[in-house]
Amino acid sequence: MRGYYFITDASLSRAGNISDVQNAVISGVEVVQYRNKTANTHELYKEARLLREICKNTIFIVNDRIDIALGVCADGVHLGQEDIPCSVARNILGKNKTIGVTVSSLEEALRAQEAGADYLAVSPIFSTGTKSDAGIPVGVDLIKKIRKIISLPLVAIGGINLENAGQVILAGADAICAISCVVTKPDIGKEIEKIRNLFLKYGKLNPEVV
Ligand code: TZP
Ligand code: MG
Repeated sequence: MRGYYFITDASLSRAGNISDVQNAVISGVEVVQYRNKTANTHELYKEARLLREICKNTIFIVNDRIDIALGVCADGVHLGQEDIPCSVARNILGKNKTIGVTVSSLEEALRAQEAGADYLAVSPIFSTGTKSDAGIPVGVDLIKKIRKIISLPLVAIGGINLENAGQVILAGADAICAISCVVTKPDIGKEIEKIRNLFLKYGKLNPEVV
C-alpha cells in the first residue's frame, strides 16, 4: 500500500463519487476506499457495486460495512475504533480480505496489529474539518512512534495537504490520504499526481512503482 490512498467524499466532491473514482483509477491509485456516511443501505450497495466495477484492477475497500463489502465482492473493509472489532471482522471475512484499522495511539496500533489488521490508518495527523469526530490531532510523531515497532503499512490521514505532506512522508507514512485537498479541485488526477510527486521527492517510492 503505497502512494496516494483515495477515499470518496460526495459532500466535498465537485463531480460526485463515480466520476472521482474513475479519475482516481485513471491516475493510477492503488487503493480506493468507498466512504459514505449519509446513504441508506440500499443506496450504499448500489453505489458500491458501481464503484467495484470501476475498480476492477484497483484495491477496493468499503468503509465501516462488512455486509456491503461482502455483497459487492470488495477487497476489504476499513474499520474505526467505534466499528465492529477487527478480530471479529477477520473471522467473518477470512484471511484473504484486506482489513484496515484507524488508530490514534500506539496502544490502538498494537491492538489492531494483534487483531489481524493488514494496514493502519494513523489519524488525524492534523486538524481537519472533513470529519467532525476525528479527535485531537496526533501529529507526525505518532507515525514515527508506530513505524519504529510496527511494520504494517501506515496510511496517514487528516488535514494533510501539499504543504505538510512532505513531513508526513518523512515521518514514515507509506501512503497518504488527503480528501479535501484533492476532491474539491477541478482536476483530481492532477492533485493526486502532485502528492505522488512528493513521495518521489522524499525518496519513499520507487519511480517504477509509481
Ligand atoms: N478519517 C480520519 S480524518 C478523516 C477521515 C475520513 C478526514 C480526512 O479528510 P481531510 O480533508 O483529508 O482532512
Ligand atoms: Mg468507521
